[in-house]
Amino acid sequence: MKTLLSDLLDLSRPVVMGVLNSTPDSFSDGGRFLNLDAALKHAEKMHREGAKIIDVGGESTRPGAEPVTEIEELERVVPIVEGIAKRFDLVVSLDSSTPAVMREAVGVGAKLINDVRALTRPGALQQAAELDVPVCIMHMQGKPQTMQARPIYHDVVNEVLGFLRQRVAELNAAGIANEQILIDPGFGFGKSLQHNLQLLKHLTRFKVLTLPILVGISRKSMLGAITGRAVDERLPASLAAATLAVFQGANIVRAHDVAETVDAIKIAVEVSGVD
Ligand code: 8Y4
Repeated sequence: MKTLLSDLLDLSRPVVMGVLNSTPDSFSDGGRFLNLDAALKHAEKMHREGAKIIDVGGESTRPGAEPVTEIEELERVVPIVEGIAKRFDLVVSLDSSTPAVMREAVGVGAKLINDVRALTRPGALQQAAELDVPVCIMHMQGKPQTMQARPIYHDVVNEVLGFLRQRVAELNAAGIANEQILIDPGFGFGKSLQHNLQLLKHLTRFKVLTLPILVGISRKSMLGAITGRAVDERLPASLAAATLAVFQGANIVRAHDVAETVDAIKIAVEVSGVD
């Protein structure tokens, strides 16, 4: 089952990870089929627009969202992962923290595990090591339900960096090599606006770990807090943030609006680097 990140993706240039909208399906088989069909159409659009990765998740980590059972998560995610992996030449990323979902999704074609809980759930680290697929570990303070209540840091950049450094060591100890690890500061996950801005402003500091950097800022509330825009009006702000992240060395941008983000990234790439 082993897949090397370097064989999966060319990260010599930044790439876009498209976010697959996963509306919870109804209980009927009809509803599930419609959901799969809509998901495949959305995946096809993002593929056409230049996404190299599609992130498929079955759990909402938005503050206040109700937790999903393992069965529900499996039922939502596995058919979609399988359908996309079969049809399109791209990397299917599994957005999950649940070992059984990791195992089943990788079994049907997921090539990357994107875990907002950084493999901290019981059995997740061992499962990911055994599957030997690349993993993205993200920083989060607290738990999704309550993380935005009162996020506190002495120095957010140093603390997030310290967490990721320690977690990388723990992954290494479990048998996951650096070559298989991506890092993510976790914008919006237990962070105030000022914390998120500090992280974006100082994103280059994360280069010290010499691992690929993934960022997810698209449409997030930090952009709403600055612009006063509703979630469906945050595309310009999302592109500005993606541009700033790539200019500072982000390797993967998780985004809802793939075509626009691909263009924005091209500008950042051309103005980045030494000469
Ligand atoms: C509008 C749209 C408002 C989306 C909020 C949101 C990240 C992630 C998420 C991230 C990685 C989200 C699964 C939250 N964010 N994975 N996942 N990094 N690696 N919220 O930043 O998109 S879900």
